Amino acid sequence: MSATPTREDKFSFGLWTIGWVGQDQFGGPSRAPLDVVEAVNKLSEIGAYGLTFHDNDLFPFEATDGERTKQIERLKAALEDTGLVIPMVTTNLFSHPVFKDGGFTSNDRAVRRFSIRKVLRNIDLAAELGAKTFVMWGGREGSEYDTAKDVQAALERYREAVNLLADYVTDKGYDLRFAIEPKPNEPRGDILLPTLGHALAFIETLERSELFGINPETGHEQMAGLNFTHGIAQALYQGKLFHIDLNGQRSIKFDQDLVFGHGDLQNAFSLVDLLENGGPNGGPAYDGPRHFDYKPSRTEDYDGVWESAKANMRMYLLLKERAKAFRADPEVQEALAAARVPELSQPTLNDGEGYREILADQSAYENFDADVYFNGKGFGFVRLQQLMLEHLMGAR
Ligand code: ASC
Ligand code: MN
Ligand code: MN
Ligand code: MN
Repeated sequence: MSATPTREDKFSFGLWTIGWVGQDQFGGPSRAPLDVVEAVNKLSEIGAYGLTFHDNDLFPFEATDGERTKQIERLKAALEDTGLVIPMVTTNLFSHPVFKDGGFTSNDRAVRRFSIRKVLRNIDLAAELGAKTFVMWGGREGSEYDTAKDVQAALERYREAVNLLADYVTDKGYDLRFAIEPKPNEPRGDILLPTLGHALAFIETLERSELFGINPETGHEQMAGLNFTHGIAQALYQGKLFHIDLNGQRSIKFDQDLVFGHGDLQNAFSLVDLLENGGPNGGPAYDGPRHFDYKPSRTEDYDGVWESAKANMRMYLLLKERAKAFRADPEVQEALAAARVPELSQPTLNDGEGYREILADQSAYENFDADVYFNGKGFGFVRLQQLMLEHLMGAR
């Protein structure tokens, strides 16, 4: 298999990723700004199929209507030229100081009303450009101090806002679904809906919950010490993986936004295996865009930026190829069976069995000999893990 990306691979990039100029907490930009037309041309050339953006990646917060329209038209022309698509659009409710205490959940009611209007306007743009997913990353929705934020009221305001957005897309007839992106902290001390599990639970409280799913980011879950593959498996299981932000993170620290696979490589392997194959027993796989939300390191010039963009796609394709080889290896299949991985897909109860039947089954309890399990046969998980690593390292 070739590790050269094609449009069928559905790779997409945020305009804010390749366009990140390298400003951080401690220093200014290390690169000149990237124009959107150049971004579209270059992404098309290297084999991506899509571009995503926040409203203010495309035009500044202060843009006049004329400036906004001009940028939208320039983007549209570049899309027309290249055939690149816009699968997802999102709104910046975090950069401008007006959002210093959040957008939908700011303590300031006028800011909350302004935020809803800013998002509604951007939803119209998303629909106009044919986006199917509208991401909401509430970067400033949170607090530094427990005394300063009524979390229950904030969640109620979040619900109020997103229920209204769902009414809007429904009344307009837009073919657009929402994906909430969790993050535990940064830029706020603590962010609301900090993990994908919090977001999934919140979604169940929404009036049109079927229009809401999640957009989990590799590094964001890993910043909370969580296993990204496990979280993605649950999202797929619940039919809520509407979109995904792939990148790399090395342990619990600031949001690194490294190239996909440049962080926890083992977790990246199991993730690609899951997205592509639906997991060891063939559960639902993922069909949406493979979207990269990373930051080209501040040390790189524009050649380095495009090298890093290519590296994301190449890592994904190489992992996909490694996962395929792993699954096809007869020794792995034998090790999986020995580890009884397939047995987990067998229901615990017999057909038609309920509590009466299992209570009547003496083999399940009265005659179950727990002592046989002490010092009994092991599961052989370590052997399986070693086989996986050997495939991952190209040693098999
Ligand atoms: C997003 C998104 C993030 C943030 C961040 C902005 O839309 O997915 O993780 O914004 O990339 O810098
Ligand atoms: Mn991130
Ligand atoms: Mn993200
Ligand atoms: Mn990000």
